[in-house]
Amino acid sequence: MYTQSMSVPDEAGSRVVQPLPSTEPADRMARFDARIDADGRIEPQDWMPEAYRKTLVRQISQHAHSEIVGMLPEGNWISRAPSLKRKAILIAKVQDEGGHGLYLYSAAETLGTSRDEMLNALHTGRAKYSSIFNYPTLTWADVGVIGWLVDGAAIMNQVPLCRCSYGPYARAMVRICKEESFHQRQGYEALMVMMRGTPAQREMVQDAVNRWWWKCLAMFGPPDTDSPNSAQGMRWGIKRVSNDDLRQQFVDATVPQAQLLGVSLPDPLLKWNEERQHYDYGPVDWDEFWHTVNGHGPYNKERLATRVKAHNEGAWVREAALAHARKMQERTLREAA
Ligand code: FAQ
Repeated sequence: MYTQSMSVPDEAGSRVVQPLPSTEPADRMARFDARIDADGRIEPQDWMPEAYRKTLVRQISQHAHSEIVGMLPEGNWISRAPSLKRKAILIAKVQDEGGHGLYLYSAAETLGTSRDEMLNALHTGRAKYSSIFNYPTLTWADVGVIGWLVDGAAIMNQVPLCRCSYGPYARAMVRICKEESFHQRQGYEALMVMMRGTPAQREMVQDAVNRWWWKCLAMFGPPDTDSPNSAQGMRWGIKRVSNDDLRQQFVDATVPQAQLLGVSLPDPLLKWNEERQHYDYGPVDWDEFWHTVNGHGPYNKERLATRVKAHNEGAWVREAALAHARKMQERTLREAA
C-alpha cells in the first residue's frame, strides 16, 4: 500500500504569476509578497490583503463543508455494515470526517468569518462542497471504494496543502492527512477481502469502481485552462500543485493499486505513455461535473436537506452548551468579585 509522500517537488512551487493590481497599502503589500516569495507563513494576526483572506475563506469553508457533507454517503451504511469490526471502523472514519470539518471551520474562523455565516451559506445553497458527495452509495463495496479512491484523491490533493502559506490551514491539513491515510488503507483492505470472496462480491467491487472512477478524477477540479482560481492560488502559495498535475499523480498512483486488487479501471484510453512517463487517460465529462456542482447532481437535494435537518435538530445542543458557558462565566466572575 502507499501513503502519499509529504514532500512536494520544487517545480510544483513555481509560482510565476503576475501580481494582481491592488489598492492595498504598497508597503504592507510588499512585505506580504516578500514573505510569500520566501515561502514564509502568514498567521491570523498578520496583515494580509483582503483578496487573500477572501480566497482562503472560500477554499477552507468549502473544504469544511465537503468534510461534513462527506459524512453522509458512508454514514448511510453504518447500520448495515457486514460485521461488528467493519461497523466500528466505519463509525471511526465517519467521526474523523466530522472532526476534519471542525478543524477546518476553526481555521476559517481565524480569518474573521463566523461558523454561523459559513453554515448559513451551505444550508442556503450559496456555498459549494465537493461534487463527489452528490452520488449514492448503492452497495457495501461503495464504502470500500470511497475509502480507496475518494480518500486517495483527497490525500493527493491535501498533502501539498500541508505547505499552504496560511498557518492554521496548513497545520490542520497535517493532522487531516494522517487520518485520511488510515481511511484510504481501510477502504483498500475491505476491498481486498471482497476480492478474495465470491464472484458476486468481486462483481460488486468492479461495479462500484466503474461508478466512482470518473467522479474521482473530476474531484480535482476543472482542467488548468478552465480553473479561474488556480493562478492566484498558486501565486499566494495556497495551492502548490495544479488540478491537472494532481489528477495525473492520482492516476499514476492508482493504476498499480487497481492491478494488485484485480479490478479494471473503466477507461479504454488508459495506457502507459513511455515518453511522458505517465499514464494517458480519457476525457472527464466536465458537463456532468458542472451540472452536479451547480446543484443538479443525483443527490444534491437530499444531501443538503439531511444537513439542514441535522443542524435544526441539534439546535437544543448548541443552546444548552451556550447556557452552560454563560453560567460558568457568571460563576467565575462572582468568585473573582
Ligand atoms: N466540487 O478555479 P478552481 C474529502 C469549484 S475533502 C465542487 O480550480 P480552486 C475528504 C471551485 O470551488 C474533498 N466544486 O478552484 C473526505 C471553484 O468555484 P468557486 C474536498 C469544485 O479553489 C473523503 C470552481 O469550481 N477537498 O474528500 C470542485 O482553485 C471521504 C473553479 O475551480 C477540498 O476542498 C469539486 N470537486 O480549486 C470526506 C480540498 N472542484 O469557489 C468524506 C481543498 C472545483 O470559484 C469522505 N480545496 N470546484 O465558486 C482545493 O484544493 C481547491 O479548492 C480545489 C478547487 C482543487 C477543490
